[in-house]
Amino acid sequence: MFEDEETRELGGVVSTVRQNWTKQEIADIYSLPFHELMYRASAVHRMYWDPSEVQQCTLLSIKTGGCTEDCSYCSQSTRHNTFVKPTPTMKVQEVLEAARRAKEAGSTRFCMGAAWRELGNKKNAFNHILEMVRGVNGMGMEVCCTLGMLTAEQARELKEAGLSAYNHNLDTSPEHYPNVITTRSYEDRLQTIANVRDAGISVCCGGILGLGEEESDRVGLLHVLATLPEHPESVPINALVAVEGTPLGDKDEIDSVDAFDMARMIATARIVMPRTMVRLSAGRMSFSHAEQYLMFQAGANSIFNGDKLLTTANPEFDKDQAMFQKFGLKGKPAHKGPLVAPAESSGEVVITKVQGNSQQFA
Ligand code: SAM
Ligand code: DTB
Ligand code: SF4
Repeated sequence: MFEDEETRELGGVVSTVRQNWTKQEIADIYSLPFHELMYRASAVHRMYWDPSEVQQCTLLSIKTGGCTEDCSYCSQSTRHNTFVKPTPTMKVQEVLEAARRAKEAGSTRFCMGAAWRELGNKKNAFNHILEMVRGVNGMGMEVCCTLGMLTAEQARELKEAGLSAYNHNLDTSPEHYPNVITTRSYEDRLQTIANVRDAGISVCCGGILGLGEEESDRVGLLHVLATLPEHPESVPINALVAVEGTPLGDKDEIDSVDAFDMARMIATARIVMPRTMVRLSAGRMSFSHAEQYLMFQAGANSIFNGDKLLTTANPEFDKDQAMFQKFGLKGKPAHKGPLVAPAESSGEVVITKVQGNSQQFA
């Protein structure tokens, strides 16, 4: 069976799924003239994905606030005095009800977040989470969790319960990371990502723009992601949501992220990890429809829907529906992976070499 090809070509743009990117190669792509970067990213996007499909995902904070970590952007850390009030873990039935509503609203992926450093030995809560995962999986949705650090055994149990994906962000480059978070290391994050990968769960790992990073840190993050033994199936690109009371929310001297920064980051991610879902995640409240269009053209193919992310605001559902209509976009079905043999019959894409790599397919 045809499984994977090494190189695709469309409109003079050549694309390969490869893990041996150098940082310089990624920097060269990142700093292309904007019009050229957008053209290449759009072409790569069309070689691997149906550009009319954008996945709608729903987030739910199943355990909010009271987190012991010191992530300097986060509303949920006990170290910062923010609007968030810690609340206990939600009941299984409430969570499943929320997933049902999300599915009815057209969402095909449901992501449950908990404000924890790690799952640790929270036995009771873990059993409830396994039940939630079984329930959401049973509805035919993709089911994702983000619960902090996981052991290999916990990852295996989540897989067994039907977890599709695990979100664990690296946030920024290894060099800038200690300026943002001091209570855990980059290595810790990479270990959880490896545990998730080894359990056969798909990896969702990305970052945030607006943490006071340099462009070289953005390139550095993409370099780490694109040189993992397998590219994450999902890369969320967040724009910092500045929360009052957090060190980053209160800082004046940090330049805010604009739509061109986001489009550049998304386009570069699209080019260096062509088979990956690139998620336009937090920060959409600050971008107009025209700006978000730029990000879809750059290769973003997923958004979070509903008027709340975990603790902060997200565009209203109806406004997003109107945006989809305006752009001619439709929702992506659950579990639909990248195009395997795009436009072979029409001859639009020339396949030059075939190589097997079944892990890359949903
Ligand atoms: N506690 C778990 C963890 O940190 O892995 C899971 C939840 S955590 C809130 C999920 C991700 O949301 C973080 O890794 C970070 O990338 C993103 N995030 C949190 N606060 C944010 C903010 N104010 N703006 C943008 N992204 C944010
Ligand atoms: C991701 O990268 N972004 C989402 C999801 N993964 C879990 C979370 C965004 C959180 C934004 C801030 C908040 O609402 O608290
Ligand atoms: Fe805790 Fe996650 Fe927020 Fe960091 S990002 S403070 S680990 S909830």
